[in-house]
Amino acid sequence: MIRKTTQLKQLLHSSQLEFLMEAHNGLSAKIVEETGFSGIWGSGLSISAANGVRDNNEMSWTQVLDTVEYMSDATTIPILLDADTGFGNFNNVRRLVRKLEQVNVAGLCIEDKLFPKTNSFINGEQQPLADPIEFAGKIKAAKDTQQDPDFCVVARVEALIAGWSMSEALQRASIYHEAGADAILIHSKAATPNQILGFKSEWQDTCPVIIVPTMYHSTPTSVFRESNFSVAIWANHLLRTAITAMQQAAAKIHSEESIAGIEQQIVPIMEVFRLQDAAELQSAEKTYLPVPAEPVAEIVR
Ligand code: SPV
Ligand code: MG
Repeated sequence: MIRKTTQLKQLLHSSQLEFLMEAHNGLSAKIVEETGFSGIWGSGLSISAANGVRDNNEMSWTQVLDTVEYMSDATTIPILLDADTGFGNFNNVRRLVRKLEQVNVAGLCIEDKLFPKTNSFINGEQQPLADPIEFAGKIKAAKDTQQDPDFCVVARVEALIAGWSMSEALQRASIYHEAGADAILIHSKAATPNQILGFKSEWQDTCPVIIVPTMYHSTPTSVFRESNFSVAIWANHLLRTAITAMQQAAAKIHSEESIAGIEQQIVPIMEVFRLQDAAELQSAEKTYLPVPAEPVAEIVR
């Protein structure tokens, strides 16, 4: 079995466009792997939303770590964790990298904003960017801390989100690349891919470039392929699918005051057991649990 870190590094450097699919807990991570995806995006937005809080670092970093540990335990494909700004300064990033390696997370992505951050699609222009030199220190600290040589550190450039110039984005990317980033994530909230294409045509293949096409979603994937992007992240679509499905099912059950009408529209209970691998426990019990000599008898005879 190839190490998860090595798998992620190979995705970053493969000659074709690769995809990371968002997951936000052990179940969704498992579904991503079963579907055939080669890697998982541990989305900060989705993880926080799934826990009923905002994408503003309302979850503590250890709560995020616990979540991603469940995701990692449930899967064999690599996880790139959205670690927001790194939950503090370079020292917090160092500790995070150590803990992520312990739970077999393949890499982290940090963005050049300030803690506590806000999701990039909420008043992006009003969010202050980090000092690029201080941010580069976080990247260097992460690279110096990792024990596994293939652990991946992705630097996310928020300059275009904040309404700054393309030259600012390119210069920041260069500083982060020099500091040791394994890839650059160039984020854009434009409805067309013009910004990310403009960035890529200047950046060329200096290092792998990752994109998150949430807002320019109607762009054909072939456009990303032709420009030689490394990875496209589908960042929140399982969360949004789950919200749609849960809202519809809850409303139907509420209005019909019955579960009869929903039964055919949802997975059978057996599918839940399969996803939990209940069969493995049943077979392990045969191996490890003694059969009681005197089974407990009914009280009423
Ligand atoms: C996330 O999935 O949490 C991301 C991507 O950071 S975005 O929501 O587009 O900022
Ligand atoms: Mg995020």
